[in-house]
Amino acid sequence: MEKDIASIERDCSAALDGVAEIASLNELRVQFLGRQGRLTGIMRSLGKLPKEDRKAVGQAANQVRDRLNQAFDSAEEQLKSASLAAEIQQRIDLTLPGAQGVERGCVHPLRRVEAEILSIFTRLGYAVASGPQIEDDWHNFEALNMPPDHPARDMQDTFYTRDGRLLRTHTSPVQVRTMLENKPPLRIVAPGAVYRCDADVSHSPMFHQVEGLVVDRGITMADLKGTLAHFAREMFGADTQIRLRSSFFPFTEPSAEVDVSCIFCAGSGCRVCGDTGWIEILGCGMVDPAVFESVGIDADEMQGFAFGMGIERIAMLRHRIPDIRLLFDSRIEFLEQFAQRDREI
Ligand code: 2U9
Repeated sequence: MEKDIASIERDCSAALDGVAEIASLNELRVQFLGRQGRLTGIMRSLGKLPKEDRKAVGQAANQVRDRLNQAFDSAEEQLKSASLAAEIQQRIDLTLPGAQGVERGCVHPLRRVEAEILSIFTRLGYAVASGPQIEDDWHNFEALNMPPDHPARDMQDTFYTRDGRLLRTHTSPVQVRTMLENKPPLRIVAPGAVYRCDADVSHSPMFHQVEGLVVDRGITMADLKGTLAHFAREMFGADTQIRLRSSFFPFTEPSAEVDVSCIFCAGSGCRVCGDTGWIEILGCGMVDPAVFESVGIDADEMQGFAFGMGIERIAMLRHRIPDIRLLFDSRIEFLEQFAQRDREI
């Protein structure tokens, strides 16, 4: 009977070697190890053996059963992984080129111009400051020398909330808050969204500004002009000229509007600059003593300059964008032109 057991193992191993499919493997398992199988037959007839042989034969049969079960398991594993590999090869052509038409994103032109502006000033040692977009009357107007009857508070320009607050009309309240919380010397730029009730090709009810503020002893208009000339050259190219035209803002005195030599015709006159050779890019001035007074800074001791610019306006000039709404429409045809430029840079 031990010979029988050995021959079952040999036969089964030989049969296993030739199996190429899971189905025939299962059939073979039934044939050798199933209830009607040869090995089970031997186990069942153990009782007929002389008592002294039963143990040895039973052990041999058990060992063969275990070994064969192992052999079946490993054969099954091999067949399964081979069939999976075959399936993958049939379905996936690894020689095909990679996924087509995956578009590369890019930084929105507005955010990129904002980052460039901030970088010019942070390299000069300015800190970046921010504050709430929903403001109160005092921080947005009163502290900035705009008394209650000032035209800039007109309902047409300002969005008010039902609880008597407002959407900030400029980022200047950020500078007010910074001066209240920090002692001079101060050098800050305040970027962010601002809101005015106005809409056409060059005005949006929400737009973005970067404002700057420097407060220190002995700050003069010459510091302001030098800083803005540096900014213009960094932003629009080393040959850029600036000029200051006298202007008025409630929060600065004296005040000026700043033009750069036309970045399209270099000053010789073209349609963009209306044949003047100059393009307005920002407003500026020396901080009005009334503003210092409202935040508790002694105007006899401290002087300061401030400036403000619309980021959309700079982006439109930089990229020759004809309509401000293109910057907010999220039209892919518009935006992907800037992805192209990202690649070139
Ligand atoms: C404080 C004191 C003074 C900020 C300034 C301007 C001039 C200015 C405009 C540019 C285009 C707004 O986006 S725009 O419409 N800004 O002309 N802004 S001076 O002056 C300040 C700010 C804060 C405490």
